[in-house]
Amino acid sequence: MKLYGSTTSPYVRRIRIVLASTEHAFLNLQIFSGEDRELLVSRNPTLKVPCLEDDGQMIFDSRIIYNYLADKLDHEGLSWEEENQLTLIDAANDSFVQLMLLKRSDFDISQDKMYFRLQNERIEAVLSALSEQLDAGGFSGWTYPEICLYTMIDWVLFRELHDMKDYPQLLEFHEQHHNRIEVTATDPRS
Ligand SMILES: N[C@@H](CCC(=O)N[C@@H](CS)C(=O)NCC(=O)O)C(=O)O
Repeated sequence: MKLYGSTTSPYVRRIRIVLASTEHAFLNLQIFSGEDRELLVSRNPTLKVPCLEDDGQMIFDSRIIYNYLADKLDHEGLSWEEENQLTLIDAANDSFVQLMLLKRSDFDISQDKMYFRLQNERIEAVLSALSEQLDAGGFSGWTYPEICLYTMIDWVLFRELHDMKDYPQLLEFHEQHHNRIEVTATDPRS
């Protein structure tokens, strides 16, 4: 099994954590240029990471990769409630990725523009909804939804995209998990 990704991507990190005790090769790519981008083009026309190669087959998108691995490794599948949690996390994470790419492309994202506003509104709505779920006792284990929540929060803090000070529940959740071995082993800072 070969996982194509980068050490900084929160979507890739989810799958690295899921694969922590499964033998696999990890290809750390510089996805935006050079030979690594050519390799990515040849493997995945969506030009996104992660993607997984297994038994001569390519699987795209972390969510689909998780379903593929759950099937293959006999992990439990996701409930509809967990699918919804992933949709919330992915929505905020995608908006954060968009804002980061805009910033890297020298857009001033503090301007009052519709596109920026839509991303920011989505981010705040989702972070509030996730905080409410934590208040209600959600995300209390360490399965795929918690892994995805953790990797998003940690990446946002790492990239300094949001200080999360208005969401103490999210910071507390982050604190609760940050010493896990598979978490420290995949820390984008090291
Ligand atoms: N829905 C995808 C999102 C993956 C994604 O956005 N990955 C980012 C890295 S964090 C990426 O490859 N971005 C490249 C681009 O947007 O061109 C998944 O869950 O795998």
